[in-house]
Amino acid sequence: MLTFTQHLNFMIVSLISHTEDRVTTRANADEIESLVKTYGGVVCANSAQNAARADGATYIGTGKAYELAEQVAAEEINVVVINDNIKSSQLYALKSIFEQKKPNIQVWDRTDLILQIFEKHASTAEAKLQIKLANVRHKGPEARDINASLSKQGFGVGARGQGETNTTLLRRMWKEEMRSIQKQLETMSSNRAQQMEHRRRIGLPTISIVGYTNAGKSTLFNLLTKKNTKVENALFATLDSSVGKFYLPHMRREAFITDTIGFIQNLPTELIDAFKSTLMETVGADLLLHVIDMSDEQLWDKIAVVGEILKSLKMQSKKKIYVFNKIDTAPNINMDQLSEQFFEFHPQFISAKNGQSIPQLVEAIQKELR
Ligand SMILES: Nc1nc2c(ncn2[C@@H]2O[C@H](COP(=O)(O)OP(=O)(O)OP(=O)(O)O)[C@@H](O)[C@H]2O)c(=O)[nH]1
Ligand SMILES: [Mg+2]
Repeated sequence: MLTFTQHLNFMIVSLISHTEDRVTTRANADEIESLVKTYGGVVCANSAQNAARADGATYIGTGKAYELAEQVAAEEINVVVINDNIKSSQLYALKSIFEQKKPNIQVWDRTDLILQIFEKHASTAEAKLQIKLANVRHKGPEARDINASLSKQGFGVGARGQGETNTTLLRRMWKEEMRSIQKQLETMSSNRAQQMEHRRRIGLPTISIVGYTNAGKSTLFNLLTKKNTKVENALFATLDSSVGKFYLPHMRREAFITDTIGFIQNLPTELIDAFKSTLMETVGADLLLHVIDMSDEQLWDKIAVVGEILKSLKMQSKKKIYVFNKIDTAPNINMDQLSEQFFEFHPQFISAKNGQSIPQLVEAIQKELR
């Protein structure tokens, strides 16, 4: 069992396809390192190998796995993270090889790492349940805790002659567990729907802040609403959605504004599904503020990732303003080029940290809402 009091050593394992350009490779490496740091781990070792395709059984190939097992033991690694979303059979195969040299080693894929971070950050009952659902989904019917509960009930998994029955049973229990969590979530989301309906009746417009994780969404939310939601230089500091109000002087009225969970590339589908009710606030909005960290070298890719996720939530045709944030850290960026390129999204350039150009942003919001 891992605890946070101990110092956790991580090894990151990546396969790099020959079609991938260097900038992308480095950005992917930086992102997984940020995820490990967000979790509270220390990256002690990195293994990146070029490969045309992943090995079906062990992802990295059996020879490489044995080689890494030596390193895992020598460098006292606690967790090996595969920088990809891989099959659970591949994870188990790797774990059993590493265990030969280092018992108690944990082997996670990228989804596991994100789920672990979510688990650590979740504070409300709803976020906790959503993560539980994502976890059950991700682990699948073969999940170990279900295995354990089955054997407690006298169904030894893998017992001779029981194979077929057990598989069926596992699937049924898995489905039942998911259904029960979903039911609890539905109750919570119907409360949320009622609150949304209440806000709609008040007749104030609703604006939703969306964007890649760590772009500065909560900082902007706090600035506009004078609230104090958690801001952190970490991925997925926000997991729930918060609602606040701010004043639109020209319209002489207030507007609701919501802050929510940030997006990330290759967001595991089990997570999108789990967070649908949190994202419901966003789906009902009159206007989206897509916050972009303009100091980020990968901003183009990240804009595209957010666009794709909005599309999967059927929100691609909502009114949008692109809010290029952190202008204080990007003095050399070509704003004319960005303005021209994203003309249709009424780009604004602000600093949510020092308040630069916030009146202009509020003006742009009013113009869109009118
Ligand atoms: N320099 C600078 N830093 C900023 C600005 N806005 C936000 N930050 C910093 O960026 C980091 C992330 O800010 P958050 O507001 O937590 O970002 P977020 O988009 O809500 O992140 P998640 O909730 O984790 O997805 C924090 O360290 C902020 O202090 C800005 O305008 N300039
Ligand atoms: Mg946030």
